[in-house]
Amino acid sequence: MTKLLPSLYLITDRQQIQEGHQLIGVVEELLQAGIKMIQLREKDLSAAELYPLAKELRTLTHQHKSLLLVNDRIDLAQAVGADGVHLGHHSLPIKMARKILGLNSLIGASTHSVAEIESAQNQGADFVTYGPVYFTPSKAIYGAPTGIESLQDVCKKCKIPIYALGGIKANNIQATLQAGAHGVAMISALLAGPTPTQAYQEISVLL
Ligand code: 3NM
Repeated sequence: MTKLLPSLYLITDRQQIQEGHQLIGVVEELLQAGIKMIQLREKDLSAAELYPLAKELRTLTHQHKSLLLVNDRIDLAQAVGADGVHLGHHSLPIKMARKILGLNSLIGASTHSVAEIESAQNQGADFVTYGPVYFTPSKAIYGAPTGIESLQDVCKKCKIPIYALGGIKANNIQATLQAGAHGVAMISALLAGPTPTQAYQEISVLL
């Protein structure tokens, strides 16, 4: 089955939301603006804390015909009827996630090299994120930026759709697409500013 993957992928981080605002409110604003794919990624929250958040996001994403993926937690994705999961190094193997979730669920994976992309591809992932392509405020956690040439290289070598991730902003989207990325994944450029709708509008016209 061919799965249609939007070119813009929002990853959540409620700690980057402006003071006085809530994650749900900002996500709803972005859904109203037109965002079609969201990953719930709040790594410091327990399953008990994530569940109501995921449920609320599921209701909202259904209303706006948007895809919802859950970071790491296959059980939580199943519990709320999410469209899929996004897996990292510490997650269950992609192959096992595919076995549990079946062919209709979306499985994304975080990657940082050609070898990781090929492994994700071989295990049945639908897409990968690759990065950090540029400097990101949280860069220390993800390592040095790969740079645009490296993105171009992996896009040439791998067939699976690749989302450029890490420091992606309006002014570098074009370069990532020219490098061969299927789309872009972002946190701060969409979530962290004072006007998320305006940020979405500026970004979405470039994709
Ligand atoms: N993963 P921003 S970089 C969550 O390289 C994440 O795997 C990365 O945030 C990786 O869009 C990153 O604000 C942070 O730069 C992306």
